[in-house]
Amino acid sequence: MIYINIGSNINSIKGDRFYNIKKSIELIRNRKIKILKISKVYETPSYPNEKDPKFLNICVAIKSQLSPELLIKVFSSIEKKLQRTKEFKNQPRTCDIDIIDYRRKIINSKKLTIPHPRAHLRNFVLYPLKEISPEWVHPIFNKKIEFLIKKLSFKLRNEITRLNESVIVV
Ligand code: PH2
Ligand code: MG
Ligand code: MG
Repeated sequence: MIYINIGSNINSIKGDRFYNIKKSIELIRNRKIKILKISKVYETPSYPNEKDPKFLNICVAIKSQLSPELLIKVFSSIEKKLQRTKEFKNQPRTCDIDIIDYRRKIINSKKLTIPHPRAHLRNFVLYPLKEISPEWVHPIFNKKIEFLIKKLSFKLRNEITRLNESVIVV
């Protein structure tokens, strides 16, 4: 199983944060990547710059024969289609697609670090992942997701909202 996280904290010219996430799922599907599960949408303050617009994040379980390197290329082209610009670190973005876990592989190359190095510290990664994969275990720390969530600060555990709107694309 491959788990990815999609985030958006600003409108694109085509639509709002919801639209951007829906559109990115549609574009992922068009690239013949099988979508297996989609979490609900979670809203969190932007990390670490809380003054930036709030993020919507979801976790998606996918199946693909593509290597992590190729997947990253596909995702970055989708980010570009949604007018993502990269000028400075943590710049607000229309669409960000990160690989959280690629079949429990551990990769540390120049271009790629998998699992995502800070995944275990982020509420916006852990909560949606737990929703679709409650048995998930961190490939490096060998800790259950429940344990990782309990380790988050009180603040991080309380400033996340699961929204009722879902982004199931038909
Ligand atoms: N992504 C970041 C930096 N900060 N904060 C939230 N809440 N959600 C994100 O997806 C996010 C972030 C870098 O990609
Ligand atoms: Mg990111
Ligand atoms: Mg990214």
